[in-house]
Amino acid sequence: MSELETRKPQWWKSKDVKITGALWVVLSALIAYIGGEVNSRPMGAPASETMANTIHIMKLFTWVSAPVAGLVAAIAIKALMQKLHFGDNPPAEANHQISESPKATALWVIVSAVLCLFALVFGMVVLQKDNNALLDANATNIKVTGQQWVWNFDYVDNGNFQSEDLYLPVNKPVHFHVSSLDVIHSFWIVQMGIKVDANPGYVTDAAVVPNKIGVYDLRCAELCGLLHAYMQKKVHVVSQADYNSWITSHGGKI
Ligand SMILES: [Cu+2]
Repeated sequence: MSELETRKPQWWKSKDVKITGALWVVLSALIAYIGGEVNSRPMGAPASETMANTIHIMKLFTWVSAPVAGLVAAIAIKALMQKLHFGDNPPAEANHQISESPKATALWVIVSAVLCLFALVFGMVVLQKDNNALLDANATNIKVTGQQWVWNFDYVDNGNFQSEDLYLPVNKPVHFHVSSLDVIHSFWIVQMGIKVDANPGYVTDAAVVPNKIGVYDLRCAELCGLLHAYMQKKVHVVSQADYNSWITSHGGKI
């Protein structure tokens, strides 16, 4: 056997690898753009730092994982293209150099593990930061009770007055004590990035600092029965003065 025949071909120079590489670049960019940019737009501009952080972490994780998803999609598409043949001629024998390479396997496992660890640690740090508002002694306490198919709010610090409307003072931490009277609901203020389950017989805590005056969306995020889709309400974030006058005009105390 001549030297030329025994020498392994350089796999990175093959046409298949080049096509897969090109597909990888295009698909990664597409996934990063759709997942990171287009995806968060329907939720609107953030109305709290929690939501701004959530959008930031969503984008970051999408960008980091886009090349992995892009590579899997590129290999899948290339493999499907490879099997296209006509007539009685079988397709050429595949080149197993990459799939049988221990180096490639090790690289794949290490990169996946590092990405998972990054997501885990980063996620836990952000979660801890978001929970700090819970510890704020100056927070406004509001009891939230879900039931088929309405939300009720009990303004604990304002003479326990109750309302079906949710008004919040701007730039002040709010501590929600969330529960349910019947089935499991989920208390979700879309633009503030908080979503917690409302369980019957159990109180779950959530906290946020609304940082923009405006009207936002409150939805039930847990399928809870026939009229689940209508279990929604507007959240009004107002100035402290407007909040005080809304409370007093509805029989509450400041
Ligand atoms: Cu519900």
